[in-house]
Amino acid sequence: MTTITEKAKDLVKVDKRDGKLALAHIYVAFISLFIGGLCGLLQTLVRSGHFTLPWGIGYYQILTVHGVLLGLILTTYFIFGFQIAAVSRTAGTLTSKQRLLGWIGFWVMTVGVVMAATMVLLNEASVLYTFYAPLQAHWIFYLGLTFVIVGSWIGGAGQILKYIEWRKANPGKPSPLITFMVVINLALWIIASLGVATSVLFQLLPWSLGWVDKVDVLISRTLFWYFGHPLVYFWLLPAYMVWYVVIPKIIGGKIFSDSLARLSFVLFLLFSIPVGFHHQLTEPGISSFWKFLQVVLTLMVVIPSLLTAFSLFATFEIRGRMLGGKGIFGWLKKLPWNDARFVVPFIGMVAFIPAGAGGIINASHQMNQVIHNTIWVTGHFHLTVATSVLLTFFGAAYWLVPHLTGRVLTKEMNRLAIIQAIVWSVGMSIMSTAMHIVGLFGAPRRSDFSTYGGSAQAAEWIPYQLAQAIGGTILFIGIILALYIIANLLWFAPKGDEEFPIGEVSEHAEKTPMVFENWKIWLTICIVLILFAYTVPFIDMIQNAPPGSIGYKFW
Ligand code: HAS
Ligand code: CU
Repeated sequence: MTTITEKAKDLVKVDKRDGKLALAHIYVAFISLFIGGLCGLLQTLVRSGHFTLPWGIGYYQILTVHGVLLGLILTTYFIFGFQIAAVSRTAGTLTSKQRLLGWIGFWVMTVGVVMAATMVLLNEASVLYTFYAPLQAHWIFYLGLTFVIVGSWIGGAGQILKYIEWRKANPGKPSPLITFMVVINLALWIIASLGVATSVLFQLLPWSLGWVDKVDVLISRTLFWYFGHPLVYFWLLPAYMVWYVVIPKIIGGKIFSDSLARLSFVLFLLFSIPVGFHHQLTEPGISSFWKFLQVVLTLMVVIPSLLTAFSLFATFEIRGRMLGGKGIFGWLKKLPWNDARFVVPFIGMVAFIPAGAGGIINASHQMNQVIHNTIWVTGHFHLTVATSVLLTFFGAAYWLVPHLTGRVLTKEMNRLAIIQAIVWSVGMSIMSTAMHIVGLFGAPRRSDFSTYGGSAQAAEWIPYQLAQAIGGTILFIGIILALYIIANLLWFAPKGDEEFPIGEVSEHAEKTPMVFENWKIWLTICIVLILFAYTVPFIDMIQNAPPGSIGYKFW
């Protein structure tokens, strides 16, 4: 079994200049974690009924900061930092043009973040991270979001160009697995973000500037969810990159199958976009046939996750048995339980089992009626993005940051990292379970504390809201620990070489067919599926459009 001291090191290093670009993104991600996490703590305290926000700060204001910084900013920046490093490590150092695109993208995004954040802090944009119309934010908020999206396209282009260059230099060979995965994730992101960009540019910006009085709410929400669902896979796929490619190396095993990993990523590209209606199942104005169709496609996008679960179990079992594990579960004991780089993401994987099951419940048309707009949904996405994905990002940061800063993860920090993940899972179990249960009792999401005029039903929710505050407080301790470790790895840890682990494919795996790199096929199917799922409903929405809505500011 590899231990932290004797782990075999593969010292292919990410180029320093690429490392700097990746680190710039990671800095912004962790600053967002601190501010966004603090707002999360405050929210759970407010909802416990025992705390009021000082200085006239509004509940919806901090809820917006929380959702935007953690859901949109922390994720996008960490993902870009990680992807830049992964491409540079496996497809080779970026050219100066590719790196320049990375920097331009970074600064365009960051200017956008500052614009949007300023408007939220000035209480001019308390519209939550989904910024649903007819809630109306200041136009600078929308312009800021546009900058973030456009910046991500520019930065993403730098990564894609590296892939193209690699393919040209290596004709007939499958590209490095993780680079291929990065390109799938960027294709998904670009196609999806066209939807939200359309809504922001053609609907929300002109409306908030007063150039038009009214907005079509249904179209704006539909464009948002055309983007919003693939968004969650844009968060998930980098975690899957770590699970498929990095974890096998860390446990001393092999990647179960390169083809299976590529297939699952291709399926994500195909099926994650034409499914936005599963967020709009209670929405009037969309016929039940099209909702049903998108529910079927949603269940299709579960398949690549099931493939992933299968492949991970296989990797773990093969390695565990190689080390002498016996019986049905004996192999589990042989995994490196003292190595944070494995344990932290592993806890994320375990969380993804109930998280995914909850997702399937959400997607089931009838059951969605029970949970929609309740805090059950908040419980769902704190397990998916805030546990499975985030713990994997933490686990990755614990080797990626020192790899980039030329330092090492010491034994003490490794131990603290494991403690951090345990603290996280305890806090999240309490908070998310309480959210799931009280959601079934009808407790709403996105809402400030209220006794609803002394209603007996609302009184039932209060103990669960207290549990959420306890869980939330433990989670905040988890954030402080994570930041402490990251600060150590950035500035204080001893100098040395930390590996960027990249697994090798098992010798028993099939040869990877080149069809996976045939973008013409995949992009065509992807676009056909999108047109199939959205064209008729869009025509309906335009033909039967209501007069539109003026803007509201309820905060
Ligand atoms: Fe979701 C709402 C359906 C996955 C995030 N989701 C949300 C929202 C967010 C979110 C943020 O259909 C709220 C949006 C808002 O603000 O309104 N979701 C699904 C489905 C899946 C799913 C079917 N969601 C995610 C992921 C997210 C995420 C991933 C973030 C990263 N979700 C919905 C629906 C709604 C929704 C409805 C709307 C609800 C409403 O009405 O508002 C699936 O992709 C899930 C598939 C996953 C699995 C699990 C596979 C397990 C694996 C782990 C293996 C573990 C191992 C460890 C090997 C089938 C891969 C070994 C373990 C041992 C024990 C040894
Ligand atoms: Cu979704």
